[in-house]
Amino acid sequence: MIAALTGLMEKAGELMLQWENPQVFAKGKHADFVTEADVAVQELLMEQLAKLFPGAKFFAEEKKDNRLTDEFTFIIDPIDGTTNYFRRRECSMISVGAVENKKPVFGAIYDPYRRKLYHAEKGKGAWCNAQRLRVSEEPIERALIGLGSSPYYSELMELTGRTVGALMPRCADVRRTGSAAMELCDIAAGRSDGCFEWLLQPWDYCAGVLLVEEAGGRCGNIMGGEATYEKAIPFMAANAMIYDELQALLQSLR
Ligand code: LIP
Repeated sequence: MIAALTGLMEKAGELMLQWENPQVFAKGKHADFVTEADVAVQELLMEQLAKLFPGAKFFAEEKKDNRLTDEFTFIIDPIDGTTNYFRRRECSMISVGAVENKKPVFGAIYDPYRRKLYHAEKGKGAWCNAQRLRVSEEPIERALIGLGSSPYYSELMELTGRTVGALMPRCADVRRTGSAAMELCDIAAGRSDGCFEWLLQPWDYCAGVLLVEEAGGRCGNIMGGEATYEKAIPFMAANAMIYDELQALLQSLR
C-alpha cells in the first residue's frame, strides 16, 4: 500500500509548501484555524485516493459530514499542526490513516520539511522511509512526555495545567511540538516515550496509532480501552514500559 501512496504524499507535501503566507480562517473555537493550504491538500488527497482505491470512504478534518462506518475508510488530517504551519515553525505533518471495521490497517505521516515518510501496515512493522522504527525502553523517570494542550477547548486548560504539574516530578521533562502526528512519530522512533491530550480528534491520531503499535508501543483512551475513531477522545500513547503507569497517573487527575 505504501508503494501506491509514496508519490501522492510527496506531491501533497510539495503543494503544502507552495504557500509563503496562506490565507488563515478562524473555525470558531479558541485558537482553531484552517488555511487555504489545509483545504487544497485535503482536496488533492481525497481526489487521488478515490482514484487509487475506488469505493473508499473518507473521514477528514476539513470535511463537514464525517460519519464512520465499518467500510474501508481513510481518516485524514491534511496539515496536522496548522498553527505551526502558518507561523512557519516547520513542524506540521500530512497524516493519512486507514481503518476497516473501525480498526487501523494502514498509516502514513509525511514530514515535507525533512522529506520523511513515516508509515506502517498492520503486521508489517513501522518505518521512516526505509528505516525500521522501535519505541524506547525508557522508564518513566527518564521519560520525555509529549504535551497535547488541547488549545481549542478552554474547559480543559485547567486540567492540562494540573497534568503538567503532576508529570514534571515523575518524568524527565515534557515536550510540546504542536502536532499530535509528530508526537506519535517521535514515540515510534524512540525520540520520546509517551504523550497525552485530554481531547484529540481521530484524524490527529489515526495514522500515528498504527505507527506506534507496530513499533512496539501502545495507544488508547486515557480513561481505558483502545483508541476509537468515530469522535474525539482523551488520547494517550507510550512505550510498553510506562503505558500503564502513565495511564494511572493521568486517570488520577480526572
Ligand atoms: C492539532 C494537533 C495538536 C493539538 C491541536 C490540534 P490540527 O491538529 O496536532 O496536537 O494540540 O489542538 O488538534 O488542528 O493543527 O490539525
